[in-house]
Amino acid sequence: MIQDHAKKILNELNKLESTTVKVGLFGQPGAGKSSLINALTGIEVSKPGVENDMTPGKPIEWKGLLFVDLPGYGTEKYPKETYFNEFDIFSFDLFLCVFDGKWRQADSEFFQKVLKMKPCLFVRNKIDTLWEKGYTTEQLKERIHEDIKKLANADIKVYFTSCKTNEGLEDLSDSIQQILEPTKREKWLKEAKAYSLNFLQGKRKVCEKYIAISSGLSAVNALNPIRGADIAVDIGVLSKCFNDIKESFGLDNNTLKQLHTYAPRLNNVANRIIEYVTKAGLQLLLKKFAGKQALKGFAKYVPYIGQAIAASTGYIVTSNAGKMYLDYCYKAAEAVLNHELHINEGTFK
Ligand SMILES: Nc1nc2c(ncn2[C@@H]2O[C@H](COP(=O)(O)OP(=O)(O)OP(=O)(O)O)[C@@H](O)[C@H]2O)c(=O)[nH]1
Ligand SMILES: [Mg+2]
Repeated sequence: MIQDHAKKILNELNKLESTTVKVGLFGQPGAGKSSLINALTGIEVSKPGVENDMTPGKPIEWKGLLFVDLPGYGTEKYPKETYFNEFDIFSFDLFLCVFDGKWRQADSEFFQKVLKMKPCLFVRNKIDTLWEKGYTTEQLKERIHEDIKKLANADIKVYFTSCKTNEGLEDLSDSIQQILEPTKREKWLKEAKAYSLNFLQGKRKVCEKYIAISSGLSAVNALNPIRGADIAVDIGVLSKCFNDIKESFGLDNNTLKQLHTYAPRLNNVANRIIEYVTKAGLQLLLKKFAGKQALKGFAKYVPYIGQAIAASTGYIVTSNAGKMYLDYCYKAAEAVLNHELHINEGTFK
């Protein structure tokens, strides 16, 4: 019985972990594709300012988010006839068309074809540099919008972004997650960088489910006895889960160590986040939760892990500890986000 559930839990965990979101990027050299990949993941995964640092068709990956630089359509090297097969265009979840200037006729053909099959978001990056004597920013944006309508032969929204000031990234990332089907949406929420409190809350929900499932697996595996808490858990599973949550919230140790400069009240929280991912720290944390009640809000995860496991002391202790770790990460990430928003407000002025 427990073994059946163990399999089910493992399946759920694998589903969360093995899901990918595949994003195709299409756009002129220097339009800001690499910079956007970094902005969306919050990690320096692609080197900006380096021409052709991505091999066409070869994905750059950040924890299941795959980004593929697509070369120009219908060129001598990549003719129209073979393009869709060569780059497996059907395997993408969505496309970002990052443009900067004029389009070729072939680009227009490409988009009219792709738009019929897949979601495609048009991004005008480097909006911080948009300036022309005698025109307001709004007028210039309208002109760009008109160009795009012609290119796509449809009235399509344009996302105006800046990787310098972070303008428009919240809207772009939010639209991406709304396009995706539920499992992929969870992946995007879990691994993409948050530019709004709303997104951060979405991230918290996904991480909570991940904690419930990992706690279930850890309780089933019961490899390591925790003296003082009177349970046995799988410390390896838990430590991986905590570390993953820390990363999902973009909390590397450097960021956490800087937190005291603008959010001194979270100094203790930052230290705990670092401490509790270690196996020794985790054992200490688990002891604190001995004898606690099951978490009320966690009843909704019973279908994933099974009634027997959900009622076990091992699960109750670990899910309580995980929930506390999640709350710490959320608090710290919220402070980091507020700090970034504050800095960028200054940049816009
Ligand atoms: N001002 C400003 N500069 C940007 C922005 N985004 C990117 N850049 C700069 O524009 C240059 C090109 O950016 P990349 O991200 O390398 O562009 P890319 O599309 O990946 O270029 P290729 O890989 O050569 O096709 C770099 O020097 C970036 O720092 C932005 O939003 N604002
Ligand atoms: Mg690039």
